[in-house]
Amino acid sequence: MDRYEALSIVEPHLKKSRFEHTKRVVDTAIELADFYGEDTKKAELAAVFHDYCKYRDIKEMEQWIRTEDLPKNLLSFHQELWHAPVGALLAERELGIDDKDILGAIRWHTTGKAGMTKLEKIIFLADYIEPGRDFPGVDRVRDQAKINLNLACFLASKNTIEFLMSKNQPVYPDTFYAYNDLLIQVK
Ligand code: DGI
Ligand code: FE
Ligand code: FE
Ligand code: FE
Repeated sequence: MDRYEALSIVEPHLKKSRFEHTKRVVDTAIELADFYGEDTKKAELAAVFHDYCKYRDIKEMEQWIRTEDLPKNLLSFHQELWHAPVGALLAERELGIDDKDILGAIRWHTTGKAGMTKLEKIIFLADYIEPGRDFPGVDRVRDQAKINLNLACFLASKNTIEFLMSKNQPVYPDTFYAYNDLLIQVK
């Protein structure tokens, strides 16, 4: 599947602004893959589909989490987290994407996790630094993205946790596990 075919499959599932975000994540992910010696085709497809389920009906996602082999504790955390694991499940079921590396990158793009693969880190980071993002501290992460993949991911993870804690939001365990694991990798 080439990029344009993949984008035409995902487009009807997204709002216009989310589709524009997706295209920027694709460009960013390919740049990172090229720079860090990862498979650019896998990065391209993982980026195209990373937000595939962003606008799925909440009740439908809840059903998938209840009935499929997905962590049940997702149900007691924010719904914003659900589109990543459900997206990986349905990219496989509905779109026939069977590459486990790509599915992993979709699955973990929001929280991260301990022991992310290089492709998973690239999609996690590309989603955070794509040029349309304006998070506090994102420019420092962008600078590091061209130098040290682990340090850039660590900073993205730390910023996200700081942001969530500043809003008294719950932090999903894998989000903390990603932070701790990346911290060890950058020490
Ligand atoms: O889907 P996108 O908006 O492109 O980006 P994303 O999938 O990275 O989702 C970002 C949102 O997810 C952002 O508002 C922060 C939130 N998030 C990430 N980790 C956690 C989290 N929210 C909660 N409640 N807990 C987390 O651990
Ligand atoms: Fe997302
Ligand atoms: Fe993200
Ligand atoms: Fe995204």
